[in-house]
Amino acid sequence: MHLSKGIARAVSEKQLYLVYQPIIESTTGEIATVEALLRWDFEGELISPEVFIPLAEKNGAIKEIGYWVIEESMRRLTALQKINPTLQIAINVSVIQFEDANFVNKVYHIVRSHNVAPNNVHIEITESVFSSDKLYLINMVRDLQALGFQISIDDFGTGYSSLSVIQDLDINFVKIDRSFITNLHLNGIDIVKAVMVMSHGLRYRVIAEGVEDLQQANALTALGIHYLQGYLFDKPLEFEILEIKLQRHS
Ligand code: G
Ligand code: G
Ligand code: NA
Ligand code: MN
Repeated sequence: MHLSKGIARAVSEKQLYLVYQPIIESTTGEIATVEALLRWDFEGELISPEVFIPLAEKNGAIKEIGYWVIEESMRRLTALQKINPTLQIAINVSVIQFEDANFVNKVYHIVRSHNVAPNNVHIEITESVFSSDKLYLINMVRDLQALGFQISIDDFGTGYSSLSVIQDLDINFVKIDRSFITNLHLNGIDIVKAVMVMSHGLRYRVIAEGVEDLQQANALTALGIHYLQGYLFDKPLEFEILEIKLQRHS
């Protein structure tokens, strides 16, 4: 299929770029972190990551793409930290990328070559990362943390054996899946409360994703959620737009 061949060439053809969606500290309203999200302009057509990430995972292109994402996001973070020195960045990583036994070392090398402190970098993984070869993956994640990287569990609550992941790993952030925020007015609120109780004991910080209206933001802040992300605040922004926004806020 030509999309599959296309994605394998996307890095060398310079067709990829990143957009950045802010993550807001709920009590101050400040931008604490930006999540880097990949975009592919394939001969003038914007292909969704929900389409091309699975293709790149299948044909292995995700490995090269993944290192490009880290390189590019470090380059951009360095520029953004000149405006906001405490800004952090979150990067999505899929399970296939961990197949490279040198993944941890390579990531560390890229980050340090840009003079970025690893604790300014959040690695977002989904619970599905732990569906196979659990011990290998847990050790990789621990190695990343030992180097200072922060670990976020993305789409929390939807994946494979959520609670067992938390038992095995001392993670840093939990991102409650958007579906629970969308259903906040139904039973979502009870699920969010349960996650908050759990996070208090385990000392990890909680991010609510997919926050689209003020009622949701207020309810989540009242529950003590630390960070909010969603269209209420910002859609994923092109770098230049984010840069202007940060300049206005500083
Ligand atoms: O940006 P958007 O909401 O369209 O992203 C759709 C999906 O693609 C999300 O699940 C997101 O985690 C994933 N995604 C976006 N950028 C990256 C990336 O750089 N690497 C990986 N592995 N997944 C990404
Ligand atoms: O799986 P992950 O959480 O990385 O996916 C991020 C995706 O969610 C991106 O494609 C982004 O565009 C999308 N997204 C971010 N905020 C919102 C929101 O408030 N509402 C909806 N519907 N989608 C969102
Ligand atoms: Na994510
Ligand atoms: Mn998510």
